[in-house]
Amino acid sequence: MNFPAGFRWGVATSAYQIEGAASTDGRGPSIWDTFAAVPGAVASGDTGAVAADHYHRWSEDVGLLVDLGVDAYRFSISWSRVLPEGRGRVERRGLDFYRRLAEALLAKGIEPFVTLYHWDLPQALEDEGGWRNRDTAGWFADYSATVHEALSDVVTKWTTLNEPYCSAVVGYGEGRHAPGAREGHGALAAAHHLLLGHGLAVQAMRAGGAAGQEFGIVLNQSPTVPVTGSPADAAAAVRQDVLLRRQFTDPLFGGAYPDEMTSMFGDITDFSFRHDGDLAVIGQPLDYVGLNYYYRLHVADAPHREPDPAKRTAHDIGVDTTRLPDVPRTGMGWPVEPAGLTTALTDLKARHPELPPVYVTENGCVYPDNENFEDTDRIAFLKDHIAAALTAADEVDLRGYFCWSLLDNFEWAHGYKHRFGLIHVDYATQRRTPRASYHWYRSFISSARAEER
Ligand code: IFM
Repeated sequence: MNFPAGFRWGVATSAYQIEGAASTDGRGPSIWDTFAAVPGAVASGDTGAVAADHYHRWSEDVGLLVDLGVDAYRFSISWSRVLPEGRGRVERRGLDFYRRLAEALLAKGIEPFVTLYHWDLPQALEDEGGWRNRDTAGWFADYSATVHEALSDVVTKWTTLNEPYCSAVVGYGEGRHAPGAREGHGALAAAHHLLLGHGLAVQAMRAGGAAGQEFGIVLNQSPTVPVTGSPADAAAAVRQDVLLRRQFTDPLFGGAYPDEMTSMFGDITDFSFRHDGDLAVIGQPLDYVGLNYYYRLHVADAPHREPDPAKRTAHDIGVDTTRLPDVPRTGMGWPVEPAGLTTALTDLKARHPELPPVYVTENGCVYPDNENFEDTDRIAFLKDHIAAALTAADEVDLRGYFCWSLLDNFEWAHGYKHRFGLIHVDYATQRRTPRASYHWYRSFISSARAEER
């Protein structure tokens, strides 16, 4: 495989999923601390209180990154470590942790790619309405500017949000994620305020004037495939696509929300959360976009779950996504379809020809371990998906690939059951054991670098 010169190879993690140390050094509670404490919310009652204890073991983890040979590491900042109440008082020890990490990475030639929000809103802000509250967008910009001002000498790649679809629709619509709300209007307002917060944060960080800074956003992009050629299934696929992809990409890169949102959601919201001028803020020019890909969505038309249109939650759009094709599945049950990564990339570019450079910021899988951690399925998965990403590189300005994830970690509502890591973590001892996929990725990166075009 011939990769473009300067192609970046990395791995990704997020704060709540690996850090632990939930009340260390003044960190305030986040919505995930609260949600994980609700009986039944997370499998086996797992929480991120200890996770992979990365907060204490970060130096060992940097060593593992160095041995892996990556030149980029994507991690997220815990908002409530830096601003325990979400706004106002800054916790210096939180900022210092991220400075130590960034400096250690730079010293080893690994570039930090920072994400400012990976789903862990400070609980104090949720108590004021969370992302349903327009003020949260402004507080996010203030927080972003605080972190940026403190770290712009050691970080130049700044991602505002990770997968705002999940924060808004899974968190405030389905209720499978924190804060566990099941709403229509609230979830759509949350999506809009996340986007507004993104735009305000980019403006605030750019206003800091530091040189050489790059700003982007990370979006999950599951291409939608109708299960039959029927017009009803085709229409269901459009609805699914509007909910998951175009609700975010159209305003970010096209200056408008999809028209279809009016017919899809007119019964549950009057869209009064959209104010004049918001789209201009949301559509800030970006330096890059990150794309996360795991699977395609196979969609059939279906009855709504809630018959009363006014009571529907935001994800109740009359689609069935359970009719999977006859292809292998990962340990999460997700269909393995590498070609979906090619189309995720090319679809986005086709819709938005002026798209900024793109990184694949997450891609990975879960499979059961054998006792030698030989994980041949994960290696095959990664190999095929990297090849699929490269297929899109003729059309898309593709700059890098980040595997999810460096370490086994807290997989949200699934707790610790599913293991995405290139490195196995024994949670009882916190012992790290690189899997065969870790060694494979290291040699793959090294040969890919040798063959750059
Ligand atoms: O673990 C998550 C990550 O936090 C966001 N993207 C998908 C991953 C796998 O489910």
